[in-house]
Formats: sequence, C-alpha cells, structure tokens
Amino acid sequence: MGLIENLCVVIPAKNEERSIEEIIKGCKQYTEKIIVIDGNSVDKTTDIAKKLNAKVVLDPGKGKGCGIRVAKDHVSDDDIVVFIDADCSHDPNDIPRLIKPIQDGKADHVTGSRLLGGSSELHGGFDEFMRLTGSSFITFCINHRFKLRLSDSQNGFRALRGAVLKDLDLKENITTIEQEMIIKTLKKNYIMAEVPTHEYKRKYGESSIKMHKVFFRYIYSFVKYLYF
Ligand SMILES: Nc1nc2c(ncn2[C@@H]2O[C@H](COP(=O)(O)OP(=O)(O)OP(=O)(O)O)[C@@H](O)[C@H]2O)c(=O)[nH]1
Ligand SMILES: [Mg+2]
Repeated sequence: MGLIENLCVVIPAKNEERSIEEIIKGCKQYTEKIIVIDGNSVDKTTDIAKKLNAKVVLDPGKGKGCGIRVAKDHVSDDDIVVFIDADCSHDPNDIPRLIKPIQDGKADHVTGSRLLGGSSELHGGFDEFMRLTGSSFITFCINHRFKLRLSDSQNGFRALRGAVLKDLDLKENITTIEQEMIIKTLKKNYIMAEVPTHEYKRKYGESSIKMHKVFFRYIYSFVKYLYF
C-alpha cells in the first residue's frame, strides 16, 4: 500500500526520543504529512522528528489533551487526521484499517478499540484494574446515552475528518480529551465507528499519566460533557 491522499498523522510526544523515529518511519509508509505535537520535551524528540521531515509544533505545556487541541490549527477540513501515540503502543500498520470507514463514507470519527483488538497494557496491576474498570463504566454510560455499542472510549489511536476535529470545540488539557472527543462527536450527530487495534506496552520509559491524580477530572469531565 502506498501513500494515502489527504492523510495527516498527528503524533503527540513528550520525551519520546527512543521511540519517535520508529513511529514516524512507520507512519511515513502512508503519508508525508506528519505533525509531531511536542509537549515541551527536554530530550532529542524534536531534533529527531525534524531530521525525519516531520512538522514540529510546540504545545502550551498543559498535557496531552492540550497537544491534541493544538493540532486542529494545522490540518485541513479535507484531511483524514490520525492521532497515534509516540511510545510505540499503537501500530502504524493499523492505519489503513482505522481510516477505512471514513474513506468509505461510513463514519466521521473512528476509534481503535483495545477491547476488540487486545491490549498488553490494560491488565495486571491495581492501576490497570482501575483504568479498565473506570473506562468500561464511562463507555457503558456513553453507550446508554447514545444507544450505541462502543467498546473503548479512551484509546488515543483514532481517526477523524479534519472538519469534524475543528467543529468539536475541545476543552480538555489532559487525556480526558479522548472521551470528550467521542462524546462531542456523538452530541453533534457525527457518526462514530470503531475497529479492533492492539495496544502494545510502551516500548521505553514511563507513562507521564498518573491515574490517582486525574481520577476526579475523569469523573467531572465525563459527567459535564455527557449530561450537560
Ligand atoms: N504533546 C504532548 N504529548 C504528550 C504530553 N503528555 C504525554 N504525551 C504523549 O501522549 C502519548 C500518551 O502518553 P502516555 O504517557 O504514553 O500515556 P498512556 O499511554 O496512558 O501511558 P502508558 O500506559 O505508559 O503508555 C505519548 O505519545 C506521550 O508522549 C503532553 O503534555 N503534550
Ligand atoms: Mg502510552
């Protein structure tokens, strides 16, 4: 499969110098339009990205969600925008499958599902248990409110039309942006779909997200966007 017209890949990255090259090269199989949103990295992440001809955009430093929100000013309405993490948790080879429902005119926003595709990260310890339980509850409430059967509301691997991304008026600064994107897509009557994608363990380093610190923001933002 060669380059895909109108595909724009956005990679949020904070201190991912050990994996950014692999992920950019994987995405380059499908497009030259690659934007790395840099969360004020203090390592070589941006140097590597620039060397590989990716566009590098600095975010205001408030978190991953803030980075995702910055992306909308750098994509076109006609683009199919794919968000993929920089830690090699997501496989760029899944991109063609992820964007197919949009190309076929069957969806405006497609999320990769770890519940359908499996995860090497979501099971095992207490943090993982909390994450899986919490995200399953939130997904259930979204399904109940919109009469759907989604399986994953929290995956960072997703694709949506550029025009839809711009129309969502996203507000979250942290990873609560994932559920906000889905809820607002549905509230605005756009069509959601999901496809199975596997989530791998981050290849190097530590997660920058601490569940116990963000727990209340998850509850607050989910109630606010879903019911008000
Ligand atoms: N632009 C930007 N990207 C960020 C920021 N914080 C994290 N990221 C990136 O967002 C992606 C997801 O962050 P992770 O730390 O892997 O979060 P996670 O996937 O929930 O955690 P793991 O389970 O450890 O993989 C990664 O590519 C990070 O480099 C930020 O403040 N700004
Ligand atoms: Mg990760």
